[in-house]
Amino acid sequence: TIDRTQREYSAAAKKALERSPQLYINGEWVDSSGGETIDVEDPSSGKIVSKIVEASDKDVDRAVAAARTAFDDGRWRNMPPVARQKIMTKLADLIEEHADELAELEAIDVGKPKGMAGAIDVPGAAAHIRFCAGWAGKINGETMNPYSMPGETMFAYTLKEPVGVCAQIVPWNFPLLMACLKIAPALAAGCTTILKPAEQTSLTALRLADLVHEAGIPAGVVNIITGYGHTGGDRMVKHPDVDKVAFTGSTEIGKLINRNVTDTLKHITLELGGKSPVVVMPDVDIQETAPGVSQAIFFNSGQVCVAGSRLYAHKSVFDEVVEGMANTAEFWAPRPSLDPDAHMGPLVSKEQHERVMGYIDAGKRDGASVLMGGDAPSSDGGYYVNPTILTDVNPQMSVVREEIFGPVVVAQRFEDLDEVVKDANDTQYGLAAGVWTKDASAAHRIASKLQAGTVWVNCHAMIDVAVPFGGFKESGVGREQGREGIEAYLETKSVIMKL
Ligand code: TXE
Repeated sequence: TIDRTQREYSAAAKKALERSPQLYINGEWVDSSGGETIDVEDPSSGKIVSKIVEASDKDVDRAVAAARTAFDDGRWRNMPPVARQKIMTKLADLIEEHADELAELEAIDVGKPKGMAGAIDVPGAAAHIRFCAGWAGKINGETMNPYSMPGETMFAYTLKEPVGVCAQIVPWNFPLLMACLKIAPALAAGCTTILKPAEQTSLTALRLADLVHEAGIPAGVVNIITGYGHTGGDRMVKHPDVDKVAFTGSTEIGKLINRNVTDTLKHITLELGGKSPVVVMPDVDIQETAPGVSQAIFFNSGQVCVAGSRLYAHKSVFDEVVEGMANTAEFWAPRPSLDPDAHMGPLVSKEQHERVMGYIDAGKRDGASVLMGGDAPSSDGGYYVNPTILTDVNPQMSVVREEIFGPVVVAQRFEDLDEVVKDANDTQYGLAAGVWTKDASAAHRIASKLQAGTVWVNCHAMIDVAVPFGGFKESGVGREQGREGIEAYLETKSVIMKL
């Protein structure tokens, strides 16, 4: 049974929840032209705690116009990089100064434990801004030696220019972190942006707008609008004055967005779903591996694009690994997000709760055995699911093939390395994968064979702003983070000159 005796919201959180629903456009807080709103729910209790704007077409057009003007008049792109870097660094400092409030808002809005938001989401958000601030002064073209023309009469070089106005759309699992991951490289490159957080979780993006303002980012450079995807988000994606779309979310909507940009041929990066395999070799230390592979799936209630949701353990260690995972049940038992002892909170919404429970039921119907969990704890509100391990599964089952996006892992035995690599790659997705072993050469061999944008060895979900991140196959297009993440916001212009 879930004990919902939550701590009171802090005064700072209450203030954020009580503000009147507005949009941040052209450096100002403005009312929506349509006056429609969306309820904000605390998934730990299921109670409505605030309201946000549902942006209308007119609101989107206004935000795009502001971003267009701010890009075209050069108020940001032509600012000396040292000045842009200073402003971005100030923004990172402000995020850190407001860390406690931001972590609490994230906990209230997403249902993730406040301690986790404070340890991961907020510092991660600041790190993205700070890392990219450093790039502002390090964006350079190259010079070339012409290949088929005489070098002494011809001179060629490239200029790296900002791609322009960006429409950036993010999901609900890491709202502040994703918002900063998106705006940071755009700002470093000299772009302007319209950011839309997910309709379920907009509170921290709205607080971020206050900090963007306080940091001194000029009007129109960052615009933050709230609303639904199929209305406001769709309008942003199709808008002729938008030059680039950056999206993180479901593969289904990613494909739709990819189709929707074709008429205007925008630059696009997509970070989509996954069904990431985790391979456990026979030589592992169970004491380290069992908690590690548990964290790989149960962290953030499994609502992680890289969640290690398909476990393949060698038959010689399978029983020990799953038993070790089952021993973590108490640690991961869901609790309200403001409970200081929480390691796992509820799911984000009723819709996700139904979806995840639907998958668990389908797995049971298909013949899977429940080794742990497989149900929802009793609670008089909130969207809790117990951490779940399913065994006796086969590759045809929906629980093995589809992204569940909840705390549910399917555990399978393997005997042979080639066979497990084949099974691990037998998916439409290719976002991430994990290998647990003490054998370094086996780790490298498997890493080279797995079809995934990121492969972790003896760890999972270690995502760092300096390291490129993105998907193979239907998990995405392009890369974010690292140098490649900056490149995704740049156009290359070649200049060829006859001397
Ligand atoms: O995602 P959507 P949903 C997966 C996960 C989850 C499922 C459904 O499996 O169970 O998706 O989640 C905006 N044009 N992931 O429905 O719809 C929307 O407003 C423009 C994996 O919440 O993809 C939100 O801001 N924008 C994923 C964002 O897209 C549109 C994280 C994501 O919502 C739009 C989240 C449209 N037509 C869910 N429709 C990951 N890879 O981490 C929606 N949006």
